Amino acid sequence: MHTVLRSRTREVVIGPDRPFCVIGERVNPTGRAKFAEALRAGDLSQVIVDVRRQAEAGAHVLDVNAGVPLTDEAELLTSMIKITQENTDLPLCIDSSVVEALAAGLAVYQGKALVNSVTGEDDRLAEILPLVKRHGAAVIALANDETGIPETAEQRLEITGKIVRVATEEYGIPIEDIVVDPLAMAVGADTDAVNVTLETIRAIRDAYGLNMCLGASNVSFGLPDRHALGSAFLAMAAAAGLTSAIMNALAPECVTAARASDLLLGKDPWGSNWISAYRARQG
Ligand code: THG
Repeated sequence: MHTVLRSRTREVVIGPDRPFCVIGERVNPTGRAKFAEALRAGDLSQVIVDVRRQAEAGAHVLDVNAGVPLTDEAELLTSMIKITQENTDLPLCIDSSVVEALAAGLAVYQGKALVNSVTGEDDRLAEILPLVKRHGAAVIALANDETGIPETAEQRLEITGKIVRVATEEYGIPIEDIVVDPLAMAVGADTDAVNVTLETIRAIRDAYGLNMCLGASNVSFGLPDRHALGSAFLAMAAAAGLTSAIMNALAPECVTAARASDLLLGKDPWGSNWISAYRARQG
């Protein structure tokens, strides 16, 4: 199962036989008051900084989120996508819960984007999947619906099945263009949260073989030493079948955990990526 993403000039393939795909999360004002304030004022200079840093740190794809309260999200998101594509050739993941913003973002995006995201809710499927189809994009399918975030892997698998059925049968979206988000929650709020996520990852891999992507930083919210938790989680999730994550590409521990998982899981023949990344760090 290969999910192909493209910018104007570069192609990235997500798949179980490929290196774990690092989707950089930093072009996102959530929890960053100064960044949000600058964006509100029309100052996009920090976007350029975060784009360059994440690309240098080894991100394969960049998530772009324009969630600043009290702004025209469609307009801000299109500006952020344009400036991002002027500063990197990495493909983008267009992150918004506002349908108009996703539509506007897809209209200016050059290449094949990853739309983030659709849920199993009927109205969301009906609004977002036609956009995905029209633009030939790929889409992240969140395993939740109108009843909220299911507490069991079985329920998350069931919602995944619904989204797969509707996207492929009603909209003709290729199954490989569906990337499932098995949902990562804060382990500090629920001791069992990561167990449920890992069980969901294994279930989706075994039932559908689909690519998967989740917000890895969610796991460590509210806890100290976030990167240590993030790196341990990424290694476990990769072993369970996760093939990509929206994650902090500026945390070397986390990126290294993804690269180590590739080698340990047989996806980096002869350790050539591992060794060349090490050599690059030595200068
Ligand atoms: N699934 C999907 N998309 C997602 C998420 C997901 N997109 C948004 C989010 N979750 C993933 N992105 C982030 C971005 C930043 C942080 C966490 C997840 C984060 N930021 C710091 C904080 O809030 O503490 C910012 C602080 C700072 O750096 O100054 O943790 O789950 N499909």
